[in-house]
Amino acid sequence: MPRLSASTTLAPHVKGPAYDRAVLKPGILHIGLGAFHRAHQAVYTDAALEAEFGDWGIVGVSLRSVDIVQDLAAQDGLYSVVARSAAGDDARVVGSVVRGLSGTGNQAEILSLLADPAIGVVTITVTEKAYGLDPVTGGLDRNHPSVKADLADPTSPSGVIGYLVEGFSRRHAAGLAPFTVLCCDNLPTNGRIVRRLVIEMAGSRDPALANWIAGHGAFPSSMVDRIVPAATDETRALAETLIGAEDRLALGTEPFMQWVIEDHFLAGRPKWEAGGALFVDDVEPYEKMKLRLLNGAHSLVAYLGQLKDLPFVRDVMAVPEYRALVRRHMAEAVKTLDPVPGIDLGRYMDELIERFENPTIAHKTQQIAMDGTQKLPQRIFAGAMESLAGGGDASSAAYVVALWIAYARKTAEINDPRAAELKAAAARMTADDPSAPFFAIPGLFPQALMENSAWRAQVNAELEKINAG
Ligand code: CS2
Repeated sequence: MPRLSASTTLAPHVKGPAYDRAVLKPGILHIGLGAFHRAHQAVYTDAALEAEFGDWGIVGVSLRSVDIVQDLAAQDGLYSVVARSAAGDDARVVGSVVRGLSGTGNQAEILSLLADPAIGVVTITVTEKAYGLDPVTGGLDRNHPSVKADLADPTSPSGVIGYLVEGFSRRHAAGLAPFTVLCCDNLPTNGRIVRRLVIEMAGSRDPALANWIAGHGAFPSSMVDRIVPAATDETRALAETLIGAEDRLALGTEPFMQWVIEDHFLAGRPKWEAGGALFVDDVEPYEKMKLRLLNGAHSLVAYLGQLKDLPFVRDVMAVPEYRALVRRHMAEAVKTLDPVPGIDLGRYMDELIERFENPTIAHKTQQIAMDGTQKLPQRIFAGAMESLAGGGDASSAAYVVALWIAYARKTAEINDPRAAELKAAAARMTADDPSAPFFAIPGLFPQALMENSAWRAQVNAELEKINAG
């Protein structure tokens, strides 16, 4: 089977880029070239280019991987995205990515692009742990490996914040306007977080640079949503059959996608609304809704699945008792939300259940279970704290924490930047207050939860039930 490339004639039922890629110039630099970006922002950009062509091609940067960059080059930047549901498979070939660059091999080129006024927007999906955010101060964690390296050697960055700061520094020195930074990771007020980290790192190198960024930069927040499991051989085989070419970058995903963005761009943006993106003044209610209902419930499903040896989200959802626990969690979390403009929360939750049940999506509970220390604060702890402060119930949050602790004890190799601390806590568990070593991990739980002995007793009671079951 020939490899997918610009000269491939696609099968008639496959949608390809309906614009002239030969003249597409880059206007977006994206950092974090994983599956999520390729099945989400790149798809929206594809739709935007089709509706209103402009210089908004994407140069995708992978900070660590070289393979994906080589695969993109071999396929002229093209790859397929198969939207899968019980109703059938819908394949499209995405053309918005013009090329890839790797942080390990193309640092100089990435920095020149960041300095190039042709790049108007820098989008980011690097996962929660890559920012070097100190959860206690909300500022930079100066012990985070790439933050540390970039503070020591700012003109040769390796981490996302370091790249942004060096890019801004070059623009500032050249008398140019800054680029807009659009964070697309699952963090609440993600734009504000990145802005603060960037200004802090810039300030430790040059206060004038920090002031310039603070005064002239734009860091809109955004809420992103699409369930995109890591691709497997099966995904690639399916895509090959559908598009009629070999595609090493093929992705399978659900049909649903959502993107809510604060409309604050310095030098224009693609017409992402053509792909269904929603532009609003305040993204926060949407972010909270998605983090607490979708991602919070996802974490519950992931740890439960891992404990019960159920490999996929859909397997957990197929057990009526577990599905009821997911419903219960959503019912608790929804009480912590403000109304979300244009969204019927009851319907939103029903849709989530259906999305989790999608029989064609093989989303590994193991994948979602990773990085719990980076995910649970915004998914579970924040809502629990608010519930309890208002005299409400946070039993399901206590249950998720108990599941996570049981998972940390059971799992030999935890994939989490704080795995060593989790394993050490698991080794120190006692019969009378088993969760105590986890509550003692510095900076993980908010103070209000650490000090709430009644809620901690609930976590312990849930742990006991899990052990007995
Ligand atoms: C998941 C998310 O892996 C995880 O932690 O909860 O990646 C989830 O699939 C996406 O946020 C959906 O938009």
